[in-house]
Amino acid sequence: MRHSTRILSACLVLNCLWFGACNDKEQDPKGQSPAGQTPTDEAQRSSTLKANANAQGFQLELITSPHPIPLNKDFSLRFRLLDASGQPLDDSLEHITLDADMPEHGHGMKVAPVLSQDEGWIEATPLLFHMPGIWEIYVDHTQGHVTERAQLSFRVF
Ligand SMILES: [Cu+2]
Repeated sequence: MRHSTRILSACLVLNCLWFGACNDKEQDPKGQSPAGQTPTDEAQRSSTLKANANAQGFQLELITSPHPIPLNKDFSLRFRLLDASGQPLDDSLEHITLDADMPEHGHGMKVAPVLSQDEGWIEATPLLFHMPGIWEIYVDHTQGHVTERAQLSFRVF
């Protein structure tokens, strides 16, 4: 047990060196998240996740595959943006971006997901959450000079 803990710690340190921006919190992945973090544990029990953009300009619907998100394995997701009346926003991909990072560590993913449109939904693949802890997915929609963001938090074990 003690031995495996040490190996785990070594792996985490290695990851941290790779990114140069980690702290020690990963060594207790089941511990309480720090104040200010809001992992949507409830949302993770449902397969369709929802979030409002920060200025209420759109609502994000997002489905990960698989669900819940696995640790250190490629996954993909589908999402769409809905307007205030619940109708899908039909906008081109050049106005929409998706990214993810670990806010406690200040680093993102090692992969860059490619977006493609499919019958009103946007597919993003691959994504990879390579460390346990809190991850956030961001979807930004730009109209003119205004960019609005919707985000979802995930706790990955
Ligand atoms: Cu990290």
